[in-house]
Amino acid sequence: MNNKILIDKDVKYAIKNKQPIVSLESTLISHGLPYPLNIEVAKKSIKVIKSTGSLPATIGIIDGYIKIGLNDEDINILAKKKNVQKISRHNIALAMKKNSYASTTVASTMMISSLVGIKVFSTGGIGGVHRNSQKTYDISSDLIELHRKNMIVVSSGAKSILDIFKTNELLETLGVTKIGYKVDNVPGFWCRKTNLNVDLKINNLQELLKIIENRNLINQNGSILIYNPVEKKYSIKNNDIEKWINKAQKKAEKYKIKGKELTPYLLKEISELSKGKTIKANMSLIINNAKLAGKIANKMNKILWKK
Ligand code: PSU
Ligand code: MN
Repeated sequence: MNNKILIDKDVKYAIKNKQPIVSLESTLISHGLPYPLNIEVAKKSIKVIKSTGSLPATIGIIDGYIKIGLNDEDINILAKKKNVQKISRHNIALAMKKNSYASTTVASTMMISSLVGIKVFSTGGIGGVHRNSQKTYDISSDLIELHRKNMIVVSSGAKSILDIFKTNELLETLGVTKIGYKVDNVPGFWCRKTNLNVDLKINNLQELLKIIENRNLINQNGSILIYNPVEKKYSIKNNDIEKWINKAQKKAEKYKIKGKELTPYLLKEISELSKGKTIKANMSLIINNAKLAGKIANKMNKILWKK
């Protein structure tokens, strides 16, 4: 590659030999979850991916270097350090300078994954159209990147703090295919179900393989979203979630929190209002998604490296 991008040696070997790899983002380490739970989740995600026979590659920026395959020390830094920058497409190259420590969102993790040929990525909840977007115009560039890149992205839906309906519509406009893993409805991140339908429910990965074959036949671009809902025992009632979100949203407006600070602010406020319930759900779903992504990367390996 070049000397601004450091690839872990196992990841490098796996890329060279076209082995199954799953990339992971680092914003949920620096901004999504509190210390030390963020480290726990980052490490457990890595472990479960390995257990499926795929290789994990967490992505972030360490002292100005884009790193693909963060080690324990890197993860500790992003988990503990104050002022880690949250970077997306618009500012990623600006973080490639000395003393810069930055975490990648869904959008920037997809950019870097695609750069080196990694095809499967796992996260908790994707970004999307924010509530009140008619006023704020706040729409995550995660959606545009899902349109631009050809990846399989596993998540538990768009984060509940978003306008799920608008997010779903925009995903459709952008040509992103939404597939429910064993579910008919789009999951709502902290809850298992919204009233929106997925494009297709699959019950096994063989069905996904067929879909990818057909996409390849028509040379289709754009990503596939695999929706994997939060486990029943951690899922939270819709009414409770809405109550907390409204409260947090009002507070954010009062303190004029906006732009890239908004998502982390709301997640933190809501975790307090929920007495930690949303954190438990978030942790569980991130790890489960990593596991499913590992299985997908393994099963689809041959066909994914073809394109
Ligand atoms: N999923 C989580 N926690 C997070 C995020 C996702 O469970 O913190 C991050 C992702 O990195 C996602 C970002 O890309 O939030 C979206 O931020 P924004 O709305 O500013 O684009
Ligand atoms: Mn935003």
